[in-house]
Amino acid sequence: MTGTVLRAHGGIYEIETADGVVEAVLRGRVKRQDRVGDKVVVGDRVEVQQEEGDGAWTIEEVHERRSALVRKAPGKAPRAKVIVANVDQVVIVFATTRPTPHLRMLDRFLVLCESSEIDALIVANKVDLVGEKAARELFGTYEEIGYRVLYTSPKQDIGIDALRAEICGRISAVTGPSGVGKSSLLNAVQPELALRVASVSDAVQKGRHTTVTAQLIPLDCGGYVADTPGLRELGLWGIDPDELDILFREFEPYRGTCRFGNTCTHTHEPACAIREAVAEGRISNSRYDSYARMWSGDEEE
Ligand SMILES: Nc1nc2c(ncn2[C@@H]2O[C@H](COP(=O)(O)OP(=O)(O)OP(=O)(O)O)[C@@H](O)[C@H]2O)c(=O)[nH]1
Ligand SMILES: [Mg+2]
Ligand SMILES: [Zn+2]
Repeated sequence: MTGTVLRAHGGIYEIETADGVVEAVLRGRVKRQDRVGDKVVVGDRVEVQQEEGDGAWTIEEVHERRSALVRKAPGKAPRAKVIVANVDQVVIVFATTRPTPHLRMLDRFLVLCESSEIDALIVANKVDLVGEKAARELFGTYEEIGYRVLYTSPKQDIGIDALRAEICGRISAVTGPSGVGKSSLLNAVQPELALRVASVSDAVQKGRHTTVTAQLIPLDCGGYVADTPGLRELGLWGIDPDELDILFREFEPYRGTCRFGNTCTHTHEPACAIREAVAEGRISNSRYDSYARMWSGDEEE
């Protein structure tokens, strides 16, 4: 029987099948198979089977992933960590304030989405705290370069219908730093979810990691959404610095027009079309700064 992994905890996997949700463990053979990151992650499509004797369920096989959101695992050892598999889109949530939005991290998320060819939807949450005008000043650049941006507040029911419309019928992963309101947004979209959220908003300057494991949630309106724990930092995985410029969509019109053509790294070369565009305000300084940091292999954020 084929199923979808909704949740993983301590070696037990909750799998949604045509016959309901079952709990299964991994078969030895599957444990030995080579796969990027963890053997089985939330969103994976798997084959499960029930044992004759004790009726226990096992995962016999993991289907090839259609897509995967992969980051570098935190810590020194270089290791890939799959945040979630098989999603159509990533909903990247930042708060307009509390916590202060780190646009560097947003740019890293967007690069990850571009490289894995997963649609990105940016959500600027807690607009009730700063007003929509200030929120647009923070995130407007992203609309200009062609990303979808929603301005939301579950507190004041702003943008919730628009968010619901964007996630219904699709498979989305909701991600972002801790304390930005990911779980609160999902509770607003589908109230009976009653996901745990932080209780005191002023105590979450840095977030408190209220959500601790990822889980895939079937939506009443069709599709699935994954609520994931807040990230402190986002290390890039599997991205070649030489191909980084392709992952910045606003660089596209300038491709090949630098003096050194496609070999230009856009960091120090003379007559670089990208750096000229930055100097003339056609490419945002902040986005270029993110590019330069990622190119030089800056870890953090
Ligand atoms: N003022 C205001 N507060 C909000 C809004 N959305 C969420 N909050 C508050 O922000 C805090 C954090 O919300 P959560 O939904 O737990 O945040 P999260 O992103 O799921 O955090 P983690 O699970 O730790 O990753 C809670 O106290 C919410 O009540 C909003 O639109 N406006
Ligand atoms: Mg949460
Ligand atoms: Zn250049």
